[in-house]
Amino acid sequence: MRDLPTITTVERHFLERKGRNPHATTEFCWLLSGITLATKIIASQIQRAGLLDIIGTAGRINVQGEEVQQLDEIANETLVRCLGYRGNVGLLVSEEDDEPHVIKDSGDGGKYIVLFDPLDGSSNINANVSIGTIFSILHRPKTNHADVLADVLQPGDRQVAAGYVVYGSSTVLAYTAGHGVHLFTLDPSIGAFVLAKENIQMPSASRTYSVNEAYARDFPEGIQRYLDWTKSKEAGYTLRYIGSLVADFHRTLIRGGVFLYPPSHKSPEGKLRLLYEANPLAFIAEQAGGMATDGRQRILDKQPKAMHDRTPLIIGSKDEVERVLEFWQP
Ligand code: P6P
Repeated sequence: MRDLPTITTVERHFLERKGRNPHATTEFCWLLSGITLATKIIASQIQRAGLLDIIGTAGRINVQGEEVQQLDEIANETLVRCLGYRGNVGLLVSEEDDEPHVIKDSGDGGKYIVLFDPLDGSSNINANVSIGTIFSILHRPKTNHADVLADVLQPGDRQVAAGYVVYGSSTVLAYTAGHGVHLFTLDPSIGAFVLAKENIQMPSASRTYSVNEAYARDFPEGIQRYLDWTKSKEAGYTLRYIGSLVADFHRTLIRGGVFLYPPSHKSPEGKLRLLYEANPLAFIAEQAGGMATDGRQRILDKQPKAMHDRTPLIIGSKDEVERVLEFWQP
C-alpha cells in the first residue's frame, strides 16, 4: 500500500483519547464535526467576503448593544444550523441572541450545551484583520429542563471542551477537552482541519502585554501603575494589541505574554463576555500552563448570573498574570 501521509482530523484526534476522556464518544465527535463543518463554511465566506458583497453592517443592534455585521449573522446562522441537527445538542447559546436556542427540551437527547461567539472581532472585517469563532461545550444537567437558563449558568470549570478558530493568514482551530491543547490547520486542498501541533504549552513568561492603552487613564489605579511599570527601562516590555480577542489570545498562547481587558468607568465589569469568551479561553490557557483571572478570582470559578455576563479578563503566561496581580488587587 502506498505510504500516504497520516491525516489526523479533530474528530479522530479526540476519539483516540477514548481511554482518558469519558466524553470521547462517537456521538460527541458528531457534535465536534458540527463545529468543524460550521467554521469551514464561515472561513470560506470570510475569504470571499469582498466578492460576495457581505462586508458591512446588517442594519441592526444586537443584545450587546453592538452594530451587527452581515458576517455576524451568517456565522451565527451557520453554527445554529450545523449544530441544530446533531441529535445530542440540547441548547445553543450565542453572543448574537438574547435567549438560548432550545433544540431538545426533554429527555436525554440534548445532553450537551454549546455556547459560542460566532464571529468575534467582526468590526475588523473590512480592515482584513484576523477574526475568530469561540466555542464552549457544557454537559446539560439531568434536570427536568424546566429552567433552561439554570442549565446554562454553569461555572467554566464544568466545561467538557472548549476552543476557537482564528481566521487569519491560515485558518487554525485550537481545542481542549481537558487533556492538553491541540492545534489544527485547515488544509483547503482537502477541506479538513489537520493536526498541526499537540499539547501546546504557553511560555511561563514573556515580556509582551496586550491592552487597549487608549483607555489607560480609565483603568483602576493598580492597572495604571502596572502599565507605567511595563514602559520602564527595567521592565523592557513590548505592546501588541490587534483589537480582536481571538487573534490577541492566539498570539499569547503561542508566544506567551499577558492580555488584559480590565474594568473601566465605561465598562465597570469589563467588556468581554464570561460564558462564551472568557471561559473557553481560560480553559485553554490553564490547559496550556497559563492562568486567567478577573483580578479577584479564577475565571473558571466564576458563577455566571446571566447569559451575557461580562467580566474583567487578565489571561496569559502564569508569571505575567501574577505580575499584574502584584500591582492590582481589586
Ligand atoms: P476595544 C471585538 O469587538 C472585541 O469584542 C474583542 O474581540 C476585542 O478583544 C475587544 O472587543 C476590543 O475592544 O475596546 O479595545 O476596541
